[in-house]
Amino acid sequence: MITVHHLNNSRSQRVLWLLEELGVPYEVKRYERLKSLLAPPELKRVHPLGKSPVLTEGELTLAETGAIVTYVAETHGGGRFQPERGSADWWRMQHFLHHAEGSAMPPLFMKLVFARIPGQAPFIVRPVAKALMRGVDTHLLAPRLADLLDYWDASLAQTGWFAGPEPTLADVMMSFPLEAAGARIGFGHRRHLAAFVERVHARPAFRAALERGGPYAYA
Ligand SMILES: N[C@@H](CCC(=O)N[C@@H](CS)C(=O)NCC(=O)O)C(=O)O
Repeated sequence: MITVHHLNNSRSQRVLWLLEELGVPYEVKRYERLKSLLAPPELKRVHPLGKSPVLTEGELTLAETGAIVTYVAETHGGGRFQPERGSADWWRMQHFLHHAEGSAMPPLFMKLVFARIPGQAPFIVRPVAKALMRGVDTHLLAPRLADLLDYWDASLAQTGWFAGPEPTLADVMMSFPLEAAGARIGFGHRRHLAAFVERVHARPAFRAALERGGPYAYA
């Protein structure tokens, strides 16, 4: 039996969504974020990095969402949620499987961290910290994030999904960056992004995953 070690309000929600889509039985072991928003130390007993998600099944302990969703689809999916192997859509899916955590999440994470820095700084230097962070945001993050949002919007324009006419692992992986971007910066004029998030959230499997995972601020 698969166990998903799941942290509230986290990327881990994607794994539950995929398992619900595929109708694979699983158990959820829930962990609550600390006040600092970090994961509780118990997660380090499951995997040395102490992050979520982690999947365990039999002898296997697997971290990294991309590896986990690939494992689930390969071993329990019977070909579902993947385009034909080797096709152009399959390679597009591979691209987004890596892009989600490798290129999309880092600037979104930086955005979150930098926004919090002034509030953590000693009162006396807070205005300086605020001005510094505003500079970083304007010159470093905002242009990169705008490029990413434009790229995603264009990628969704044809079918509404990231890799072909049907939802795939690419959409599972990209759902979290899009939810996080919507919450942290907004989509502006890019209408395919909001439509994607709405389409994902309306799926019965996504609703079922929310019930299993508990509080999730992004849906
Ligand atoms: N690239 C990893 C990222 C894992 C990760 O950073 N997970 C976050 C949840 S959104 C976490 O566990 N944060 C708590 C912490 O860093 O202590 C993946 O996709 O699995």
